[in-house]
Amino acid sequence: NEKNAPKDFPQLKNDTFLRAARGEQTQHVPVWCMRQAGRYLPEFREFRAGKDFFDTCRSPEACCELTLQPLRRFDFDASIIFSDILVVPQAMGMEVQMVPGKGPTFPDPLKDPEDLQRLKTKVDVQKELDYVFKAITLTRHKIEGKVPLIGFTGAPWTLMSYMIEGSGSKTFSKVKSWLYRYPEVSHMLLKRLTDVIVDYLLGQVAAGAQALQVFESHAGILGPVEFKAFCLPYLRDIARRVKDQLKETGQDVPMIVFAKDAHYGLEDLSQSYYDVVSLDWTIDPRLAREQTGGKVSLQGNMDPCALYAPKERISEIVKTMLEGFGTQRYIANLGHGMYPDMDPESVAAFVEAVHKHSRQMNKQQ
Ligand code: 1CP
Repeated sequence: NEKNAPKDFPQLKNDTFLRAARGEQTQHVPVWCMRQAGRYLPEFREFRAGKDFFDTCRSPEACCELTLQPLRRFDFDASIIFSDILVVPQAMGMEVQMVPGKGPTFPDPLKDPEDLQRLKTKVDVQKELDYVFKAITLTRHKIEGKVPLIGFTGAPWTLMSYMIEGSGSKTFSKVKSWLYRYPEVSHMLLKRLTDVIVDYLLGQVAAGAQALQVFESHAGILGPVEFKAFCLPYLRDIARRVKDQLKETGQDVPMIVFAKDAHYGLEDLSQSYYDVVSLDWTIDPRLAREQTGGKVSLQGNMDPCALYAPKERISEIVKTMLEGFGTQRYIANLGHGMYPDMDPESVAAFVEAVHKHSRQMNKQQ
């Protein structure tokens, strides 16, 4: 079976991120940034110039290069494969375009329950998303063991919201109306997305991903009741099924869940088979520790806009954040992705501050 054949990857030199994810002791707090590959980097803008976004996603060489770019500049403890969450709806048969200035756009979104018939009934994930698996394998080689490589997916609810809204939205009233008008069809769609996502994540691990993050970026547009009905069961199902399958071959790959703005869901998320719960910036670190009861590692959650502050201020903000979370079972990150107008120098200051303050705090203990 070619899929599971050993690929002779270079040996990992920095396992701090994986140790923190598994709840093992670390000398310093590991750090990476969501959207660390992005338009705030001049080399990213130059490389992407004139190329279609999803063409770039389909080129393993391009994805590898864009994944490596931030690692050449910053002392990050992890990397995340360059791709997008919307490759999954594409694999299910939907068309998605990246419209410059507008973001991802579905020319023909799902409008009625009958539109589910437009989706492929059987999705051959190995074939449809082979280009992502190739990108991961290539990047694992080219990264030379510097840091671990994270694979990722969008979560079912977030993907469903794009498939029905057709793009980002202020109110999400179209997709939310499905939950209230067609709850059963909504569950059918979420279940089908879940099945594809499980195969997709397992394929990413087989290709070389050393950790997995599940992005439920639109969790916060639901209240706690709808979250429990339409997000949580699928998030749990994904982690349980992926973990169970990996266990059969003696593998254990840390899994991270990022349910943005789902503050009411922290306790449930900490009991959902994930190793790490990633937090947006609206959550108090100490409260998050209380609600997750030390059962999981935490990741996050500096306000991305704090990167607009002067360097000395960034250092202070990081110190306060570390005091809140503590230096163990913790992965420093932003509370959401970077913005294109951010200064790369500020990212360097953020990374340095995490490493410096956490080393000092560990010595004092
Ligand atoms: O042309 C460009 O470069 C466009 C910007 C861009 C980038 C750099 C998009 C369009 N996607 C990406 C890459 C990407 N997307 C990564 C790669 C690696 C990294 O983080 O360094 C990841 C993990 C994603 C995941 C993603 N895509 C999410 C989940 C995370 C989040 O931000 O909440 C979402 C919601 C998307 C959809 C998407 N893709 C791109 C944009 C601008 C958006 C958001 C649109 C919206 O607001 O609805």
